[in-house]
Amino acid sequence: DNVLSWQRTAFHFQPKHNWMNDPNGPLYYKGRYHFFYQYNPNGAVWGDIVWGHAVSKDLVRWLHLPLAMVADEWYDRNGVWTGSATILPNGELVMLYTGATNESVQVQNLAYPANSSDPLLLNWTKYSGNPVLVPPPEVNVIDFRDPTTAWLTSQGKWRISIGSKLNEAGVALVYDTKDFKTFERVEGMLRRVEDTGMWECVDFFPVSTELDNGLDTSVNNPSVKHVMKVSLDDERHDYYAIGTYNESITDFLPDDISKDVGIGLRYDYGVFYASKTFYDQSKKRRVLWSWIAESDSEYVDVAKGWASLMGIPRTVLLDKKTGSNLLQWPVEEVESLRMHSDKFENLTAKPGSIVSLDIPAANQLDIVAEFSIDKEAINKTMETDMEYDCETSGGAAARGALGPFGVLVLANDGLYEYTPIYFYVVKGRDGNLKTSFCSDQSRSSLATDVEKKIFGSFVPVLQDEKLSLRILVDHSIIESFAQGGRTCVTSRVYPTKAIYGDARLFLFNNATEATVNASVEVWQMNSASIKPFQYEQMN
Ligand code: DQQ
Repeated sequence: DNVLSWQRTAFHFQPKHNWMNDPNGPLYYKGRYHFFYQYNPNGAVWGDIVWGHAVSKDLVRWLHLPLAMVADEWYDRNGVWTGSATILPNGELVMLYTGATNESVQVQNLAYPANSSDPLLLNWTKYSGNPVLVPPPEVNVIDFRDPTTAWLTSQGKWRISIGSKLNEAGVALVYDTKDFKTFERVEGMLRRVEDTGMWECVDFFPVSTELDNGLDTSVNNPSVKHVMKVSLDDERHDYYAIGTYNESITDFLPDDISKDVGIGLRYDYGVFYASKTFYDQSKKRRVLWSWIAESDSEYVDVAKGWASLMGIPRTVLLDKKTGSNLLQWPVEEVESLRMHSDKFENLTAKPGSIVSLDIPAANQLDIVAEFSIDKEAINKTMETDMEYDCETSGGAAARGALGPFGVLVLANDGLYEYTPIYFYVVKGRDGNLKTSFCSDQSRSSLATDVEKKIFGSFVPVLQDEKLSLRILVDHSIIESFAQGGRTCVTSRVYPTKAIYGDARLFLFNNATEATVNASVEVWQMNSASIKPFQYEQMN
């Protein structure tokens, strides 16, 4: 349809046209995953926001459905904004969402399925008593949005949190309700962190310290930790903290106060915002959805006629080996798109080398790789106080003794364009190795009107662990996971040469000392069927 249509993805969720942002109210109902999202039906930039809707049996193949909710009431005239679903013990569904009123005041509204026996949940009824919550006097009326999924208190009430800011502190306000129509403010805050600004899209959920499955949002017992996530409006990044939730004082206390909400860990060190989890009761897992924005310019988005994608949904678990970070991993269903695979075992990459990986095509891939550095190089390497930081490091071109090494994805033959995803290892004063995981977009495209940042962060590597990565490549998105999902980096890239049949994959080692041993398996990924809505497909 369009010269830029190659940028569209093959197995990521995106509407055919126009602008999309936050995931809204994801849930599993009567055998289907429902996905709602912030959508502009009138253009490829943010505005006129309503709720798009799609349904799937496997989180991979989707059927688009008609808009779930539009801006047709005074209390959401300026936008049907972000919200969350709660499934009640009797199976009933309620949806809370933020409306921007005709006067642009942020209020919370209740909606529910018009026909709860319809597995497609095509029609939604807005409660006649809306809005159910208005901004409390101490916060600005434009700083009160994005209600969470509700959890049950020990008193049998439902509790929600709503993000706001007080002066420059990010805060999460708390409310209790019995019926989702009348709410009472709970004293105190779920959390408050100075200088973090407005908290958007708060998410709050338990993770098990013992089991390998996810937990319903209401579970709270001695073998859970709680995770609190906020989306920092000023910074546009999603931060989480792991800690304990004390219901009686309404407080979430992070395990490590230096990694408090909004200042510590991030779900993803690349492009990733306004994410939200839900508990999938059919597979007993917690699944994370996130909005992945464009890194090109607005005028290109308008020319393309669309903007933004959803990341591949990820399962979320506590990392029981470290106890101090989450593990995020693409949902297993994505593996049903794997087709032909090529295996490269025992590859040796000498310092300063590039090895071509001969595969049939390179724009729709699932890559799994393991690396180890020769011991001798590690022993020989000098200890240093240097703190490596992907973002300011000079990228894959800046050489150290033990890094960078990894793969070049969406590369062209002549290497005018490529995106390195790599490890960089530093030997500290104590003799211990410290590893960073990065994605360098600086040479990803010859185009000049796209962002080309370097992303990444530290990744915990335990004694005797090899370095491992997984990368999903889909035309203009690269999602990278290190050490089983301890550190994740998503980026958008817009090559001009490395497209279609001209995209290639390479192994590279730009270290000056270390020889690297690598094993790589690369699957060609099928396109996922994402069907437009037609009435005859309804059943
Ligand atoms: N997007 C919504 C808001 C939310 C923001 C509006 C986060 O509800 O705070 O489209 O991207």
